Amino acid sequence: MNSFDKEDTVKSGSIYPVAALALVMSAVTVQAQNPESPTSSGSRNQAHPEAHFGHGTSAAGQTGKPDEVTRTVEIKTLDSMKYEPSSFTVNRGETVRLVVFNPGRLTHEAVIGTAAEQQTHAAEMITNPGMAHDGPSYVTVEPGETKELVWRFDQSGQFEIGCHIPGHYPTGMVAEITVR
Ligand SMILES: [Cu+2]
Repeated sequence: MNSFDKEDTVKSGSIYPVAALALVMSAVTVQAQNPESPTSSGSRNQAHPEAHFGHGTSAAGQTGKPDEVTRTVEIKTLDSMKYEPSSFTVNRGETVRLVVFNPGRLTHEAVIGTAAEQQTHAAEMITNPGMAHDGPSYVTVEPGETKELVWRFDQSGQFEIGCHIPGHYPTGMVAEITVR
């Protein structure tokens, strides 16, 4: 996929392992800044202690059931580092089928989460470049590819879809989701 996949094949005697270790160490520091999401004030039993980013629950909602979909949102990943549409609104409690289409020539992602969770995902991408490309709240789409996420938005607020291919999110590759 990319050059990161080959990092463990560096030749002995090169200085690359030292540089790679330094990169990992700095990424761990970034990740440690935000270990918990303190936004949940309720006592719903879905907030079990081991729930964290990437495991199907989030401050932005949870994995939805396909037979409960009430709205389909089609979103394109553009090589101009934007999503189209760049924002959309859903009602709290809705289960949304997010259809992510990549019409361009670059690989992109779509990660559902709070702004804080976007940072967590970005840090995980650095510490674990070989992480799964698809999860309950995120997909990676290659050029020409379409993938779907089914997500239940059970909390009101402002959330994001972000792309964490290096350089994309900081360039503005984020779509705003309003749950009212
Ligand atoms: Cu992207």
